[in-house]
Amino acid sequence: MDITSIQKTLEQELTEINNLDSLEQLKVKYLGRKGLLAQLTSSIGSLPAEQRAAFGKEVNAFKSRVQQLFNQKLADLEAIEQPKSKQVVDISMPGIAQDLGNSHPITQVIEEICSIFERIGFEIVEGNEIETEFANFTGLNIPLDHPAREAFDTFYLELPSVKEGKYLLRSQTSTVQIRAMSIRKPPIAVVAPGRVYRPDAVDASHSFMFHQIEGFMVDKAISFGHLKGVLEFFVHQVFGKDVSMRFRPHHFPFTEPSAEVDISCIICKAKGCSVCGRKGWLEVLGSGMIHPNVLKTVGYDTKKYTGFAFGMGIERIAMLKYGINDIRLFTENDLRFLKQF
Ligand code: 2NL
Repeated sequence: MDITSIQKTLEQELTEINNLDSLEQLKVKYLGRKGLLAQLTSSIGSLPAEQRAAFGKEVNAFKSRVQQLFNQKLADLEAIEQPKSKQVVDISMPGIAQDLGNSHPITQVIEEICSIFERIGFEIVEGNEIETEFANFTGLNIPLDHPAREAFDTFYLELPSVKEGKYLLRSQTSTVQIRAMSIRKPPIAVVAPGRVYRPDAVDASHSFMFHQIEGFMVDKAISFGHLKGVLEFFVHQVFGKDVSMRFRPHHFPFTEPSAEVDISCIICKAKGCSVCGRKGWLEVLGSGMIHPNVLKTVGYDTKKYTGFAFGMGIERIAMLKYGINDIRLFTENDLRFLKQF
């Protein structure tokens, strides 16, 4: 048997192979235990002694060559036979990152404010957006003919009235607090976040829907001093320790006395700018001592208990905190805006 002709035959046979099974059969014919190369190897022993070394070397070299030819053919066939998906997946390539969502800036501010009050013992309570006239107005010392009712007058639902009056979309989350007070006894401290509705024309600082957080505390001997301490803690947590706070007398039907709360302008450091109207102060919330009529409505003994309450618009807090100049940005779903939070 001569090596050159074996190699020629093998090369010819390999060109005719087109699948892995027949390649395996051919491989047995050449490299198997009783294959052509095994026969060549055993023929070395029958050669005259002086030829053995040279022929042995040739056979070894040829064996490597044959193995190389089979490996090459195997690689060619695998490239064709494998499904396309297996050929193209390169697991070392960097992946395609998914865009991760996050919570809306208003949600973030609600969570931040709630956790500040939770740290000083307030409980978070949520309630319905659809409410009754009683919970939204009468229970809060705003009788049907009260002039303040116009400012809050809200969206009524076309549903039959119940003994608590007509159904409406709540204009403040005090409704939640009235209900929390009615089912519980002092000592009680609650904050109520949520969506509220008012028939305001939409502009850069008003919307017919916004978010509010109200809070209250009722116990024996709760004073205006407690209100001041709680609000000062809150203001310093949200806007920083170097912000000052002041009360400005005001009127709300559900508190007496009532006060609005201002903070020193965080934009101009109280020097006076366009945001604070050159006054150096920014209004952030409303507050006061809960009106005895409200405490009576929920069945509390007004000789025994007093309490404070406060309420703030979340959008306003978020706008001041982040320097946002238009409330409409919160509801436009513009990703260029939302991705900044
Ligand atoms: C504002 C003013 C305020 C309250 C809300 C309240 C709740 C109960 C009883 C008494 Cl149950 N008062 N809430 C008190 C004072 C002010 O909100 O400007 N909100 C945006």
